[in-house]
Amino acid sequence: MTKVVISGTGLFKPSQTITNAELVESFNAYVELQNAKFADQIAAGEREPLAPSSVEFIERASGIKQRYVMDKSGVLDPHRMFPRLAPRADDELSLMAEIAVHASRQAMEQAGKQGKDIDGVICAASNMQRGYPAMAVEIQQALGAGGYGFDMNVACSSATFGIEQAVNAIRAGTARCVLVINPEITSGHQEWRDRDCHFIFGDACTAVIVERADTATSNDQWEVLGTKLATQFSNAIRNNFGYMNRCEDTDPNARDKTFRQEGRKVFKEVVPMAAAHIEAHLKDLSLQPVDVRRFWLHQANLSMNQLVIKKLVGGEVTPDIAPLILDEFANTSSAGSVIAFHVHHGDLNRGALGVICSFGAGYSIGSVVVRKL
Ligand code: CO8
Repeated sequence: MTKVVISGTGLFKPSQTITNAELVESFNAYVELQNAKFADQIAAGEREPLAPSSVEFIERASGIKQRYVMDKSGVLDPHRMFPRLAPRADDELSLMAEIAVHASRQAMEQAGKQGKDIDGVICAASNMQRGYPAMAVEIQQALGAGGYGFDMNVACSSATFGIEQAVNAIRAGTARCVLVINPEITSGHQEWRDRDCHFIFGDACTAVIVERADTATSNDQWEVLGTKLATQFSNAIRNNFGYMNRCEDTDPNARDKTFRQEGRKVFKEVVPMAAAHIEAHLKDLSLQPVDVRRFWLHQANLSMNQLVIKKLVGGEVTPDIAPLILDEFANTSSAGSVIAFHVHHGDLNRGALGVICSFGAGYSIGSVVVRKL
């Protein structure tokens, strides 16, 4: 079987950040405005007042301390509560493609690749900026890449699912070097007005070069020993935004047209699924969880990741075994586990075994087992 490696990764992070204190201040200003607006209905018992948020709750429940965003002022404006992004003409590079190009160039440089060396571009993310043409085709052109490009969406698991498509294409001989990119402008579809989830997401983009080992020249190569994907339908994380909205005559700004979830349910259901999935994948490869030097997990919740690791290897869960980037980035959907890998793999020695694993809406779980060459 053709040996496949990850030979470069890249990361784009926006220049603007929002701390929990800034987020809570603006959210609470929004709450006051809403409660004043509906004061009569609240007094008459016809409507529940909105409750304020708190920094303490956010840090305790999630481990998140700040997030990067493409536009801070729109999100923090209590009269708006979502980013303000300038529209671009059809002949300008779109915003999602722009951040994808940033992350991709970094990954390509690390892998020693130029556009002409790439013959497949997969744009794998939770949301696409437009219906068509595919984002990946625009990115392919901007990078001068050859071959083909396509978009795919498996929410938080888009990156690992994309990596498996890249590995399969290379093994099947239909591509030699594939770029998998995860541009996640989550701030555009996050519900910043909902106390239960207003703190969860941040923006970022990651890129991964996947190629045949015999063409790789990078001094930082990770052999892909195997990939394993699984899905199981659930409504616990859902967003009904879509191209049918107009035809249904539904309100495009209704609550169900942005991110919503039953966080507790997700926590309870996904932790055992993720741990069992990783264990089964390692077993398929005649490996055990204790053989793994590092787990780069999906970054949604600190306790969630700690529980997954505890189920797998027991004992104390240190950042050395399962590094966290959630405190700085929040949940960046599919980019999260790749950011963890990108930032926290340089210290590992030849032969080290690692698992990149994502989990999220769908439900969907994807794992990639890698070994440092
Ligand atoms: N401030 C203060 N108090 C609050 C707040 C707040 N902001 N929010 C809730 N509370 C209160 C609640 O009212 C509740 O009070 P009471 O006990 O009196 O009822 C109490 O705090 C506890 O609330 P919860 O039970 O909701 O709190 P949890 O401890 O469960 O924590 C979390 C909530 C952090 C959401 C947690 O459940 C969690 O992280 N769950 C896992 C979530 C997860 O992994 N989701 C994956 C989604 S990501 C994904 O798949 C990608 C989707 C596509 C991307 C979309 C981008 C926009």
